[in-house]
Amino acid sequence: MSINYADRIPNNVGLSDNRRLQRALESWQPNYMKWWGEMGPDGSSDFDVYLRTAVSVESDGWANFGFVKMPEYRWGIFLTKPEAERVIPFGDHRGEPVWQEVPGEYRAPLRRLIVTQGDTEPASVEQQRRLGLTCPSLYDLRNLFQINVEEGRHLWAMVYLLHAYFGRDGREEAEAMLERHSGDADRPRILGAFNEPTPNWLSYLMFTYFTDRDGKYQLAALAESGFDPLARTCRFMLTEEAHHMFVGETGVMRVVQRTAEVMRELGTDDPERLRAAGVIDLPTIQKYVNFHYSVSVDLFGQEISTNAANYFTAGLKGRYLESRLDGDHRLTADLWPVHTVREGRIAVEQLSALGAVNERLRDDYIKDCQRGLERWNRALETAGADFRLELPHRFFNRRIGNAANLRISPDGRLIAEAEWQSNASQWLPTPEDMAYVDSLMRRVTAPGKIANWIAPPTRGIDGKPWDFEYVRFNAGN
Ligand code: BYC
Ligand code: FE
Ligand code: FE
Repeated sequence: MSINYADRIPNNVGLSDNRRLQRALESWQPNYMKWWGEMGPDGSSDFDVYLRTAVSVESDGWANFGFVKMPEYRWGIFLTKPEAERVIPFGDHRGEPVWQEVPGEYRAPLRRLIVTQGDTEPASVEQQRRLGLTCPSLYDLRNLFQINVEEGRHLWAMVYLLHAYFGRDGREEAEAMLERHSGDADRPRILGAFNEPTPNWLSYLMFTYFTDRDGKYQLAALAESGFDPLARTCRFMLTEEAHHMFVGETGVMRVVQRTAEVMRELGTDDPERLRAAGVIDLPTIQKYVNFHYSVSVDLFGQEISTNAANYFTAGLKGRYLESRLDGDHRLTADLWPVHTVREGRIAVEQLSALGAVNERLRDDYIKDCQRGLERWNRALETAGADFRLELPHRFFNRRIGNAANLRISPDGRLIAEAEWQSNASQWLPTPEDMAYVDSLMRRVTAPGKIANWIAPPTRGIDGKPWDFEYVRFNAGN
């Protein structure tokens, strides 16, 4: 059998000349398609979706738009172009040429980083698999599917590294990516947030704002890696990540705008009346912010981490924009402010910057999260609403790190169990809140129509109007 690889699996990694890689991918690909069919977007296989497919890393190649049937999407493998004479930017090997093969001494930690990154990608597809059934518009349905195929491609990106550079155990890890499942009691996904359900579109918009943004920061840290193929594949993934966060930021904005609009029309901020009018009251939106932010903040790991220090010293995973930072890029003598809990109080202590690289990445992430809230709040201000959305304290509702399983209020106080119990329903979505939000989720698929709880977007995709028929259901087969 002769397969035109450049056509079926668009790539810039020389797949058509690499028999070993072809064999590995050929045996993995049917299992991937089976997984996509069983765990990927529900009921998505028979219609044409206006999707972007990356066919090369040239500026005209990574944004190729056209109608595609979802299972026929061409998942490709792309690394950004090599940087001439690139050297390792940090750690013990700083200044040495980057590695084009896996250094034997770092094989295990490198594989672990790639597996952890790869595991999140299919996890998110699993979490979002039923959302298409309740899409608020065709525009939103198309964006959901775009994100789903790209998260699928991100899995391919990590599987490529495992197949091309890790031999037999890499192939086993690639299979295992399709065997763990989000929320599975026996074989869960690796990281906490990827086992939480994404039951409705408000959760999904929060997820793409907060959790995909963890992706941005983790990918940026891996994009500094001394293992050059990892750095280059993460750089290309980051171009796609921008769209995922755009969907989250503009999506939450549109929910906020729609609520503010109805608040004005009715002249009320009473949640009961707003719910009766079919929109999501702002306190409920705040609770969803609190939940999705806190589980995403957990994804950065412990404040002081020997794993992270080892990754850094070895040159495997850097800081955000490492190559542009000042200093010696070794961190052995530096300090970093770290949040701790001492004698019943939250404190900030100066601790080893090397141990604190997870916390530093979290700091960068938190600042970035804040920007979207400021934009949403400006929209509230413009609409004449008094309510302002806030990020809770970084220690609120944590499962990982110094504040794990402590009771900490959104305003950053260590509180007694009784105070937590009497306030938790004000801070996190309750079963009633979730049932209300779920009750709004009804499928709208007529071009130009949109669900009542969200405003239309200000513009469409690829220069098309927002009410363009982005998904064609009657395309036949
Ligand atoms: N849940 O020393 P620590 C994305 C574990 S998102 C469960 O602090 P480390 C995407 C940890 O594994 C980006 N377990 O750990 C977004 C360790 O286990 P062991 C994903 C957790 O290694 C949306 C132990 O606790 N990419 O792309 O310094 C849609 C000790 O902790 C959690 C990456 O994460 C948790 N939240 O830091 C689609 C990059 N946190 O060794 C896609 C790769 C920690 O005791 N991963 N643990 O068994 C890493 O860099 C690191 O693994 C972590 C953890 C930053 C996650
Ligand atoms: Fe991704
Ligand atoms: Fe993403």
